[in-house]
Amino acid sequence: MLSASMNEKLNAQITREFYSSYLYRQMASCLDQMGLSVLEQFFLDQADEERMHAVKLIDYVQKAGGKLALGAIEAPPAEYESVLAICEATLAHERQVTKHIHALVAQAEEDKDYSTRSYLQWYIDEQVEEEASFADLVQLAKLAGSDLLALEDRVEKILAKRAPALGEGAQLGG
Ligand code: OFO
Repeated sequence: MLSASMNEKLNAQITREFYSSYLYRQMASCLDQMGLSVLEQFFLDQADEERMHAVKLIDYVQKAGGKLALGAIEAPPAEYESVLAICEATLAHERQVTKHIHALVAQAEEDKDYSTRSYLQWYIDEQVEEEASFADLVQLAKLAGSDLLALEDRVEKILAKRAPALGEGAQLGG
């Protein structure tokens, strides 16, 4: 049984996961406008993963006897000055998400809610993968500089490598 506070925090996290999906969809469209179709695909895949994170949590709240209350999703920024700015914004965003996941874990521990604590481990591990993945992307964007075709080429190879592992938290660099 979820505490009221845990239930509320999980609902807020579900909204945040949908926001992440919304954010990466918007970024994908910005990348499309820049003519970067491979990076666009990378962000579309990421947007799908974030939606899956939200749906998994909805499922958990319901199974754990909680009450789902979806929140409003704010509009993500729609203008970025460069690919590097997009990549850096994603890394900063994921670091924030990690803090929220850790706060959920702290709540579960305070409640002695070991089921939720155990369930959240998947999210902790996923955040490690995502931060590593976006940190790699920032590095690649920095190295590529203005050579965006080289960046597209590099990301294409990485996407081809991770394709079989999609959905299993594959790392960009792995
Ligand atoms: Fe949902 O993992 Fe990123 O935000």
